Order: sequence, then structure tokens, then C-alpha cells
Amino acid sequence: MATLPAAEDLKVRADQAARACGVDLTAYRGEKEGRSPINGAVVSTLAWSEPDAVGETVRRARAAFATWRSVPAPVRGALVKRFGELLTEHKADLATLVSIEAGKVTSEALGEVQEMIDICDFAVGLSRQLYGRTMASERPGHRLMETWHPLGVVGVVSAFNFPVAVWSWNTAIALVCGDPVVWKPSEKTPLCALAADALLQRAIAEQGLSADLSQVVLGGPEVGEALVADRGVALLSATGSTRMGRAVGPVVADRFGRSLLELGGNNAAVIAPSADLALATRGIVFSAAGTAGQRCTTMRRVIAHSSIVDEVTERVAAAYRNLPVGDPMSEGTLVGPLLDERSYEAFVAAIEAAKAAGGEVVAGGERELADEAEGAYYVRPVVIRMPEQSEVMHTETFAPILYVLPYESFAEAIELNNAVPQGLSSSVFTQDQAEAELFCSAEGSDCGIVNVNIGTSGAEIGGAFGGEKETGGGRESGSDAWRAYMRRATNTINYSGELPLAQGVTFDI
Ligand code: UN1
Repeated sequence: MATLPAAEDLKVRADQAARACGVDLTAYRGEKEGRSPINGAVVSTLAWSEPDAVGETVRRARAAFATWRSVPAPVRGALVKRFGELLTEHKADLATLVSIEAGKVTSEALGEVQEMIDICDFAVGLSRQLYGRTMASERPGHRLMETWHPLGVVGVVSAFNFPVAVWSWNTAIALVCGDPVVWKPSEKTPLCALAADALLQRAIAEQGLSADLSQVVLGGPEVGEALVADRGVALLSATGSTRMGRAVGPVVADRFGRSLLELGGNNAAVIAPSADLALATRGIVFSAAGTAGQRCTTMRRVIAHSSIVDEVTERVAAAYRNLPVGDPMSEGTLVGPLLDERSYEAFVAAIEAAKAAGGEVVAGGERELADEAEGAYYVRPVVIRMPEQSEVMHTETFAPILYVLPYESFAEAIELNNAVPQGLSSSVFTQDQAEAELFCSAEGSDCGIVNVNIGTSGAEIGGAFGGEKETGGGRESGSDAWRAYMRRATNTINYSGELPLAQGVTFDI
């Protein structure tokens, strides 16, 4: 008996879910086929934008900006509040599309939509808290303060693996900051994008606002490139590979635009001798095998003390041997499919490279369910024991590959954690407070996310999300990440009736 859904089945479910979110599928009908990683079947046939249509889209967004920037921020927040309500109402529909197009297991797909609802809540509160500082002026009768103004059009380029949440981090914050958004989603997840945008469009229409506050341009890399190069885009927020970021960053910098880059990760967990190994194992397996290893926060390396490295490896391997791999929408599945054939090839090639570098596959690595659907790529997550730090561990392979390395001293563990070019997320499992503090200190992990006794993935929206080095340096989501979406004006106001100059300068005429 087949365990993967029939081709027609998924298409019907995708259509239903998209329509329930308010997508007029006939309006977008076209030639470009979208396939589900679940069974390789076609689930959408949509029209893509031409790259030269992007200019007009950005022009419309700029026109919307002219009005939106003057709407009081708390009123802007009311739009995001309504969007959050609609997301709550359609949580299951949107999650269905996330599963069908990105292959996420139901719980994680629902979690992704919850992340959208959470960022809406955060942004609504933020709409009354776009605080600037006041500073003490060195001159009598002067006031010094900073005010934050809307920045302009925000371009969002997002990846398949968080097909809606990452856009919503940007969009909820951009909207309360007074910025319209133009979104180029992954070509792998167009229905997710249309559905999320349709819900926002409903909120926009209900409040009598301009539809151009949120626009989606479906298309391939050329469409993304046109958006990146457009001088009308004030902030370009891009999530994807380091290679993509290398192309985007200079183009935006050359036109003096702002960019916010969320690029590759290569995240490690240090497992100290005092660690609670049952807890550490759960943390490792969720972060390394969850989402089939396709999060930017996925744990790709375990650095375990030599006294426990065998036990840690065996515990993780035992869990891996029993992981339910299969249809992400069927109950109990924990590991869904890889995105496509290319991801599978990268998985196989990385395992071969690790073996050539002396690595030993301890568990996993096999393809599964190949006889059920040729065009679907399921794998058993793999644990590879590495003899030492090696170049093969420096690249991010977007698949569930976990390398395990031993360490002797805690200083060495930190060094290994920091030895890769990327700097997104990291964690330490320890009961030793000094180790935990050291890992979080300036001499510790060099990543943007540094966790203690939890895995590397699954961050909450309340913190700023992003990382250093080849991860790109951007920060999205919570904390004060909103500042990237606004421009700062420093105001000096003189009410003294005199004109004293700063720094004691005299210039009498
Ligand atoms: C990503 O993989 O691009 O921390 C984002 C996490 C999620 C976000 C991941 N909240 O794993």
C-alpha cells in the first residue's frame, strides 16, 4: 500500500487551501509548473512576472509609500493586527500549502504560521513603541533628539524553506514602520506566497488602504535580480545562500541602498561532559534532522568532549535509526522530503566527501521511498563521525547531515565552533555555569545566536534573528531589528534666542 499521497490528491488539496485563503487561481494561471517535494507531482501552473515588470511594481509601491508614511504608526499597526487575525483564522490552510510546497511536517508547518501570527502581535505592539532617544545638548536652550521615519519600499527575497514566515517578519515590521513591501518568493513556493499575500490583501481592502502596500512578483532569479537592482527599493532583505548574498550585497551597495542579508549557517552544538545527555540528544535530533535539515539554523556539527563523544554519537544514531521518514502530512512523521533532486545529489556528494576525508557513517544516509515516487527525495538523516576538523565541514549542505567531532579542552571546543566561515547559530549543552557563560561571552561563540541547553534551531520571534561572517550580518524579526526599516533623523532644536556654536567655536559677524 502506498504511503505517499496520489498526484491528483495533493493538487486538489493545494487548490482548496489556496482558494480558502482568497487566492484567485484563474487570475494567475500560466505555464510555470510547481511541484510538491512530497511526491514530485505538479501542484500549480502559474504565470511568472517578466523582469522588466518589476520597475512598474516598485513604482506603484513608491506611490503607496507617499501616503502610508504619513499614516500614524499605531494606525498602521491596526492593519497588521487584522492580518494576524486572518492568519489565525486560516492557519491550517496556509500550513497545508507550506507542507505541500516546502515538504514540512504538519507540526512544523503550523509552527511556521504561528511564527507569522507572533510577529504580527510583536509588530502591533511595536507600532506604539518606535522610540527615539533624547540626548543632553551641550548648549543652553537647545534640545537634541532623534526621530525615526519610514524608509521607503522594502524588497523581500525569500527562500523555499520558510516560504511565508520570513516574508512576514519583514512585512509586519515594514508595514508598521511605514514601508510598502515588494516580495519575490522562492519559485518553489508560489502558492504559499499568493495565499499569504491574499490574506494581507483582504486586511488591506477591509481598511480601505492601497493594494500596493504589499505586492508579490513571481518569477525566477532574473526577477529577483531586477528587484535587487531597482533604485526605488530602499531596503533589500534577502534570505538564501551565501553565494546569492555575494551577488546581492554589492549591487545594492553600489546604488547606496540598504541590504539585510540572512545567508548560510553552519551551526554547531558543543556537548560538555556535564551535559544532560538525554536532553542534549533531543535537542540535537530536533535541530539536525527536523525540517529534513533544511533550516538555515539546522545543526550541522556536534562537538562533543572526548569522554562522551561515543555515547553522544550512539544516542543520536539510535534516534536516527528510528526516525519516522515519510509523507510530512501524515501523523507521526518527523522527517519529510528534501526539496528536489538537486538537494538529494548534494546530500549524496557531501557524504562521499566526508568519507573521503576519513569520516565514518554511523547511521542513516540511505534514500527512502524511492519506489513510491521517483520524483520525490526522502532520505534517512545521517550521522558522520569525523576524526578531526576538516574542510568538508565548512560548506553548508541543505540536507540532514550531522558531523560529530571530539574535543579535549573547552577552549578547543569554542575554537572549533568558530572555525567555519558562517556565523548564524550555536549552542552549548552543559551543567557547568562557567562554561555556559564563557560560551556566551565575547571570547565564546562568534555567532548571532548563542544558546545554552537548547538546540540551534527554533528561535522565537522576540529576539533579533541573524548572524555574522558569511551569514551576512543582518538582523530581522524582534528586539530592535525594526531600525533597519526606518531612517533616523537627528534633530537639534534651538529655543534660546541666541546662537551658541558647538565645540565652543566662535564665528561672530
Ligand atoms: C530559516 O531557516 O531561514 O530559528 C529561518 C528557526 C526559525 C527560523 C529559521 N524560527 O529555526
